[in-house]
Amino acid sequence: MSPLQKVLLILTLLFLVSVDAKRKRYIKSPRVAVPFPIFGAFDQKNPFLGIKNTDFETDFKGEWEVINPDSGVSAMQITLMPTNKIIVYDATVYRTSRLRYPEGVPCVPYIDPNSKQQLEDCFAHAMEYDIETNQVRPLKVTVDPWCSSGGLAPDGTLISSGGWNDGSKSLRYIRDSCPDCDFRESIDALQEPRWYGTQQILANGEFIMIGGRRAFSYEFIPKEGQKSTKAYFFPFLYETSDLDENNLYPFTHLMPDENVFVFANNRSLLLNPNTNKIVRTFPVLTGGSRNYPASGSSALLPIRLDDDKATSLETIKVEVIICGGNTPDAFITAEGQKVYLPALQDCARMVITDPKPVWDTEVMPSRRTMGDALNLPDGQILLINGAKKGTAGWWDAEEPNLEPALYNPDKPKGQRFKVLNPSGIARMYHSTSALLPSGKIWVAGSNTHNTYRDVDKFPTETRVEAFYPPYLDPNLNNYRPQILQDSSDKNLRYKARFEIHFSVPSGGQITKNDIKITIYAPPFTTHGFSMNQRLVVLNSGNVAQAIKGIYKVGSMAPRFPGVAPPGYYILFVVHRGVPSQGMWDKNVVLVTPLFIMEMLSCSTSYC
Ligand SMILES: [Cu+2]
Repeated sequence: MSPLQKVLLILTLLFLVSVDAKRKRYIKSPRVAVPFPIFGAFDQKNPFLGIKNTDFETDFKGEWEVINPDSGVSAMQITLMPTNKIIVYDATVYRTSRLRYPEGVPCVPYIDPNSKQQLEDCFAHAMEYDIETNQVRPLKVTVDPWCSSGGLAPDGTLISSGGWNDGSKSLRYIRDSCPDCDFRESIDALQEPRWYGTQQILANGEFIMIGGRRAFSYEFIPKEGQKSTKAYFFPFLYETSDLDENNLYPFTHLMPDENVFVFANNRSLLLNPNTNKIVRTFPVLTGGSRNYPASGSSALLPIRLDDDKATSLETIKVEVIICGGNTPDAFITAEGQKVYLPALQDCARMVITDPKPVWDTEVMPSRRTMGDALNLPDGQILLINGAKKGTAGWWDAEEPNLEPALYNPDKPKGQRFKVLNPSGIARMYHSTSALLPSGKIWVAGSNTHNTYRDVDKFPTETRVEAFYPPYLDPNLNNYRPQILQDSSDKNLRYKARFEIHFSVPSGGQITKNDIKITIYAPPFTTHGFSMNQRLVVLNSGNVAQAIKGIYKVGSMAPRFPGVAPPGYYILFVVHRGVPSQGMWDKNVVLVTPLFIMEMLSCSTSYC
């Protein structure tokens, strides 16, 4: 045997031993530490890197399923929690719902505004919805969270802010799920009443609270038990307020440079929340009003850290999309004359980070007001719920828009929309939706009245549906990745590489270009806006096949908290457009060293 043959033999034996060891590790040992080095990641010499396979195509137009025939509380405000429960609440003002407090829970005394009598409210206006069993558990709110806002704090606590009347300056907190877990309320924690305001997470994990009815200001949400000390006058909200407002629930998005993009009515700017300065303003978006009660919707397009150009803070591209709404006079026309003007039928995109940004408008397949715009794990955007005529407000809309529209931001203009199968249930004012880790869409709510109505043209909705987007086509299951959670990393640290292991039934050669790792920040959704929602496509390396059908990919966590603020994310592996189930049960959390330290010393206000 020649020296070369000897070397080859030794290498072959070493390789076989290593493969066998890896196989045993996969079979026997659930673990958290990384079993493989990320060899080859970011290797530009790999010949497969240049091959770009197209996404798998499907004709599946989606499917609807009623998953709970009566959840009890109409889903006006929702957020998905890391406990795999959706926290749902509407308003105490109705003094009714379809869910009573269980035996032993005291009712809430209140003074009836008409009779001035002291009465008792024994109905739940909040609940916890289990997305695995579709069962609900009543929760208690005592001051009114009607048309409020909220967000998921970095430690997994839902912080809900504002509302109406006795709830307008309140904060509510809930994190854990247990038989006795319930909201903690802080009644007078904000400086100004915040009804129809927006709560936006900042790069440091804290929240800014912007606007609200007759609140032309913003303030910062204090730690639990403390009070906000100052409201900052924000003339922009005064300037963009029509006779019928049309600038409530402003659309806000956190930018990589840690400024906050704020869009109200038809205008937008960047606010520096540290210096309280307006950093820049943007062109007016013509065509109508976009915020409440005209109620269009807004999302960020996926932030592409896998873009070769996204190498620094300055070169990360951020693009916003705003869809639908109505004309400035649509609300007063609906309220006064019961004439429901057609909703807007355009979407407009603008690259916020461009030195000379312009709005680029395109036509939607149908008109929409009060719809939600949800980022999907595969990078597309789902427009769902809402109406074709009228505005937000009680009895102010007609013609539910039953057909979701799927928007592919990467296709050429004119080919981006796909109309999906319709629901049979109207989801108009006070309806909501949420992306689940399974990739399904949870759809609920719709209450167009000043109380719960069982019989009406648009009855108060407590039915919950699941919508299966096209990527859940069963014909794609052979290509669907499955994350091997036990052997994948779950704590993502800024600027640090991590490794994900997954399997694909079809097996075969899978290259870097076939796989996207995306992380999704679950939003707080109400009134057509999903606060704090974002999807980030991470920069990933080569894909290596560990053993047949099992792969590993090295990926890089975001470098800047302005790109992805600290907190919980659902992580997806997307194989040529086919997403895995999201990894989230085991708490994928993007953490700063400071956050880790706080958690260890339990010094946060939520411990
Ligand atoms: Cu409302």
